[in-house]
Amino acid sequence: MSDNAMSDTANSIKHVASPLARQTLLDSDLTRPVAGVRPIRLLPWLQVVKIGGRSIMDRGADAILPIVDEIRSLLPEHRLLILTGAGIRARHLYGVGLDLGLPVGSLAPLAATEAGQNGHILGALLAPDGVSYVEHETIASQLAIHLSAARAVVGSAFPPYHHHEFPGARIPTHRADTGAFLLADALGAAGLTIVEDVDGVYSTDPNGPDADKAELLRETNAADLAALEGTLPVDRALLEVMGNARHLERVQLVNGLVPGRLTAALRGEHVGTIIRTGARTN
Ligand code: GWN
Ligand code: ATP
Repeated sequence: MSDNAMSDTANSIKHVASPLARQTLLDSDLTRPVAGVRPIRLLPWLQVVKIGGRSIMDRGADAILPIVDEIRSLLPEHRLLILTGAGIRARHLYGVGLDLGLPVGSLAPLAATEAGQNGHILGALLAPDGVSYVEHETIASQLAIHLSAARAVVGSAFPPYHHHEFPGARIPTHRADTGAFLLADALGAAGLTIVEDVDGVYSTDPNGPDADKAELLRETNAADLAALEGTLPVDRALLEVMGNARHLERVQLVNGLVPGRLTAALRGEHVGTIIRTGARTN
């Protein structure tokens, strides 16, 4: 290559046209014309299902086998990304880790491995139906080809933040519900259903000391739930992420101990609590 050609190349790289090249990325007035465009839906036909770690998987065969049967019968109807939560082993891990003074960024990946273990269990049970556990990296970049070969795959619902976990609290704030929502919204999925052991979100814990006052909220939104004092059946960080959703307008939380609820939810029926997000798709 002549000297002249080389300097031409350098010159054209220096002047590569970009609407964001000459401004700070922090000024939203300047970035909006470019960054305000709605992202495309990568997998608009995908249904994401989050299976509770503590509420379903930890109960063993009595809770898992009926859900496995239900998922099996759903396969001809839907293409699924099934994501599992971490459950009781992660809580034990938090207890030991906190006692030892481990930072939140060390606890996050340790807890995440428990979500992965639950996914491996579910994947093994669904293997005869062509369903496999797939790794985080596969979900990130090869989900489409896997879902062309199989009607469903299983993965860990925990987000892989590791030492990037936000240090605001000692227990990781971004757990399985948040991870499942982040994925479903990023992929532009058709829906996210969260499967637990209660009929939905209540005004107060239906298994807590004020159980007699607990009222089922048939429909609510992320902002109202964030304002609710007391406990919730989902990560609080989920509500914050929902406020900035790009695609998912709603999530439904259903009782996986009642046969048929997951099936009905995936058919669009209102059988649990619908939580509206901040997304506007019209
Ligand atoms: O190990 O069950 O993926 O899908 O957050 O990282 O802590 O890893 O640190 O692809 O990358 O334990 O080994 O483990 O659950 O997360 O995985 O079998 O680097 O397939 O190697 O982002 O599965 O695992 O725990 O999900 O949630 O090897 Mo596991 Mo999890 Mo497997 Mo995954 Mo983490 Mo990977 Mo990862 Mo780690
Ligand atoms: P993970 O997947 O992270 O292991 P999980 O999704 O299986 O967890 P839990 O964290 O156990 O589920 O949440 C479900 C439990 O939350 C219910 O069994 C219920 O007792 C409790 N809960 C607390 N507050 C509420 C509330 N306001 N409404 C409904 N359930 C609540």
